[in-house]
Amino acid sequence: MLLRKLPYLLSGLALLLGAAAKAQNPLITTQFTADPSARVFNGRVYVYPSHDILATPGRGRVGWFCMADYHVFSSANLTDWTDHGVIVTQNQVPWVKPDSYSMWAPDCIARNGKYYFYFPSTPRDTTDGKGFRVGVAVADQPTGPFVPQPLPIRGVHGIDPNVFIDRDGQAYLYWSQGHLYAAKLQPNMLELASAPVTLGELPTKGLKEGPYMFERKGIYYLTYPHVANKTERLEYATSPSPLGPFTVRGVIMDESPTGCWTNHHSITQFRNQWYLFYHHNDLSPQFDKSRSIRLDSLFFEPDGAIRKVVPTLRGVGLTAARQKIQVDRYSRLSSRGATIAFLDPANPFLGWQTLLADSQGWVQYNGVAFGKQALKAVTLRVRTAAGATVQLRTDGATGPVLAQVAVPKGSEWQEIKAPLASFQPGTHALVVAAKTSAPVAVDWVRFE
Ligand code: FUB
Repeated sequence: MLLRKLPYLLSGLALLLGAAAKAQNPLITTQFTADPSARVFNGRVYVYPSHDILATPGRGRVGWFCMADYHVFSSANLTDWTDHGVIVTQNQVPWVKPDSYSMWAPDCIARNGKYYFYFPSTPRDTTDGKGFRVGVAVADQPTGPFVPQPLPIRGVHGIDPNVFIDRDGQAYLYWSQGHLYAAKLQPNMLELASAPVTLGELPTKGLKEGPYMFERKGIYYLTYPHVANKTERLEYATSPSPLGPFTVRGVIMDESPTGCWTNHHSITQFRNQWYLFYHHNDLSPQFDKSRSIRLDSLFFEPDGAIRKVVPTLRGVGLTAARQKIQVDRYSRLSSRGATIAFLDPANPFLGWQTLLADSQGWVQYNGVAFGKQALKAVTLRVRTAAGATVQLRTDGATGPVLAQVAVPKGSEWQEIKAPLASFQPGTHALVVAAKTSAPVAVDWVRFE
């Protein structure tokens, strides 16, 4: 009994120890995360990402992907995320070369009360061909403990496994190796039930990888990163059946404007809303093999087409007014007088700040839940060398003023508390604006 409850006790402990993450993008700011596979199990969202670490001499290949293990994260509201810790590591999978640091993009699926975690890696024994193989680890809970199978799946050579269970109960495994491949899985979820097929009718020029299959209203969506130009963008094709033939339909997300070479995603419905989980190198702008997972809403057109997703920093969900509101994960930023910067470029995990240069600078953060009970004060973490006045409003340029805060000059960060001049119950956008000509930096805002 205690063993069954252990994952929940551990997740509670993780929460107490401060492993909870935030709602904004990137979703996880305590480590690098990539290749998010999101699943809804028992009303909770679980994300199984890759875990990028920095290679050092003797540990992985410097300048390349370096991944030794997998964590799982979960959330009941897409806002508060819990890190449940390591679930599979390269040192404890019998078939994986333990110093290969190649635990690339995984997936996880539930069947008959078990959780099947699929992951690619480099095998110890390469007599069966060079390159990556795909293995499975099985657990009784989404958070593990996961027990790896002794051998990789026979007949699968490649990376980026993705599993789909059709309405008739047939399971399929998709993976990539330059092109995309698929095969039926046996009911035991551990072996292929059909010979692999190459998924044709897709673009033949440019790498394709990271397949993610889902079904909606009888349409099977094969979604995948593809290098159509120089870097990956997310595309999709549809079919009336899981193995095709497919019709290429379009682009889900354009290439990253800042040049992150990979993108890798999953698409999940949670409480009647569809979501796109994907990644970007937010916490490592100079090195795109250290990535961070993101989350934005996804919408369908009436004919089933996927509306293109424009990446946001704000992400999804509401932020409670009593939490620290990281306005640098903004919804809108003034075109002049406002920029975002790391708090400490030497340690990006500390997060970002909003720099308001003068009275033209403002930042808007949508979706703050103020609640019903009147809040009385606001605290800002701010820094200004010359002294400045900061105004807080709700609902855009003409919204009611909540507070006008005078920030004394100083070289250090200060937490300044001020009374609220008004209170708006309910959910509102929050605007933070400079009212003086002197520069002021804002780390966060919190109401009480
Ligand atoms: O994370 C390593 C590899 O980069 C993944 O397997 C690919 O999909 C790409 O995201």
